[in-house]
Amino acid sequence: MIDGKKVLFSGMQATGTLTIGNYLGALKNWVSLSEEYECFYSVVDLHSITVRQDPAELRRRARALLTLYIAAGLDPKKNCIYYQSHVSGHAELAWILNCFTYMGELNRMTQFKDKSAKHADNINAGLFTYPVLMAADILLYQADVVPVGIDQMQHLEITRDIAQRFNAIYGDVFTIPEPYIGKVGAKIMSLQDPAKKMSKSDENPNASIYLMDDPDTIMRKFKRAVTDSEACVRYTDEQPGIKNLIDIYSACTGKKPEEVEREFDGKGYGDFKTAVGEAAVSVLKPVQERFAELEKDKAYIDSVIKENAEKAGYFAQKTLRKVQKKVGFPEKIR
Ligand code: ATP
Ligand code: LTN
Repeated sequence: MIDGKKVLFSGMQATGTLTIGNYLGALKNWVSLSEEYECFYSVVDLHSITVRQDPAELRRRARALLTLYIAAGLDPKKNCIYYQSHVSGHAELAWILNCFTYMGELNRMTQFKDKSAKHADNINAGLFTYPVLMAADILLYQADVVPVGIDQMQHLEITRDIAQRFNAIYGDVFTIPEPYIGKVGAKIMSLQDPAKKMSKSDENPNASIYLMDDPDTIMRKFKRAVTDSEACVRYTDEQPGIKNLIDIYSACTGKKPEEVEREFDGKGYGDFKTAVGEAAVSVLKPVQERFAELEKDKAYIDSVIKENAEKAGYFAQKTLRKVQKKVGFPEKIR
């Protein structure tokens, strides 16, 4: 608890341009939860280097991501929006938690398996212990709730296991976090292969709607989206392409899948895809406009970066000191 409010932590990697999947699955929920909780939203750049990055490009993307958090509606006066690399406590706690995590647990992580298959030439130890750093992010702020998409559930479970293991030895040190998965949009699929998650690192640009795509591009990508030959708009696993488009439409408009089925009863895929495209454009346009304005205000973004890193650092230190004491590190002499 901070000032009587429960704590929320979440983060995203600046590994590419955000997709509508990241927005509907995570960022949109962050905004809706931001009044209720004391929130920490991090640009997790330490995680990003588990995959080789171009330094200038990483810096540019990280700043764009931080700006996008604000453009999406998070008020940096009320929400702590900061770079993970500006708070050394993340790496320090991750080291300690590494010593409370088993190789066997990490071996089971599906994201590790997927990413090592994708980057077979660089299966580094950071990629393997990635979930421990994520656990450190969350536990450092004693977070009660962590809003993420479904793909991160396994990492949330290991975070809880590590926290419970630590608490069983040292007493009540960490709050055990709960995942928060949104009802709609928790897993948006690729527009080109609805069996695959929409991902910002997909090589095929037609597979994803990027947050910064212009209206024409958005409309064109939805028109090209892979569907089926059933020719009816139904929310069923047998029609994964259409189901995914219904999910996107529902998340953008707030309508339930049954309502969407009714709305497009007897209509063709062409009409439906146009409606999905228009709904996405109207959700993304205000975010894009705000982003363009914010990007110009360098001094403002710099002040957010500075002030929030200090705030995050303060809370991080509190937990870190407690943990260091518990494991037996000597007190600093001041
Ligand atoms: P990468 O391709 O680099 O692995 P990603 O697109 O999978 O990236 P992350 O940075 O791993 O995105 O995720 C940021 C947040 O967005 C997480 O909370 C994640 O659960 C959520 N998310 C990612 N992809 C989707 C998706 N397709 N549908 C819903 N939520 C998603
Ligand atoms: N692993 C997450 C990003 C992430 C995160 C976190 C999410 C890093 N640390 C802490 C929630 C809480 C991802 O790839 N989406």
